[in-house]
Amino acid sequence: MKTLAVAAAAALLFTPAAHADPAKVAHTSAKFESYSATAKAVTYDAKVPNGARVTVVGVPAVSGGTSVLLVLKGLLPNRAYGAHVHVKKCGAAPADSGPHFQNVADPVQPSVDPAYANSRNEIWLDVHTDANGFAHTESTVDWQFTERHARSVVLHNEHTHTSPGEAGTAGPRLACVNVDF
Ligand SMILES: [Cu+2]
Repeated sequence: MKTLAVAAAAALLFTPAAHADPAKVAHTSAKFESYSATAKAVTYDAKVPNGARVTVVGVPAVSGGTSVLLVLKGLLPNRAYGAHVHVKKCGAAPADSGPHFQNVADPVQPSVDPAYANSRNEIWLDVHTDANGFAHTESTVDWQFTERHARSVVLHNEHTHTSPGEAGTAGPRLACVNVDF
């Protein structure tokens, strides 16, 4: 274990500074509440109840990828929710969080082309809650946030679609949590 830790520290120290703004660990833990300027997690729909809890952790790997973990407590039981990393912060309106973050941006917006709107080019975090309204998932992609950043995770009403013309869509936006990726 000690050797591993030293190796990891050394790898971090000797990773060349390829960009001015190196990838960092992102973390938010919050309770969903109505929108305010200080709310970290905002609900727009009773399908994500006030007081439900969310934790998001984003970890850049030394190997160059990124893992994002999503944990949810207090949602409706036995239910599918879609979830993705979005570009902008949560706002008063569900649309304020903007589009999905894409590593390679689709020249056509809104992006519904599976060549761009897929779980390797975007971060998808769909979940299905258990009988207690608890759910967790994790997604790993092979790229990192560098000059461009993402600011939120949005929960949607259904699991994410994948066919041409609707890829990346997952129904209405129910809730949003600010995360400084
Ligand atoms: Cu989304």
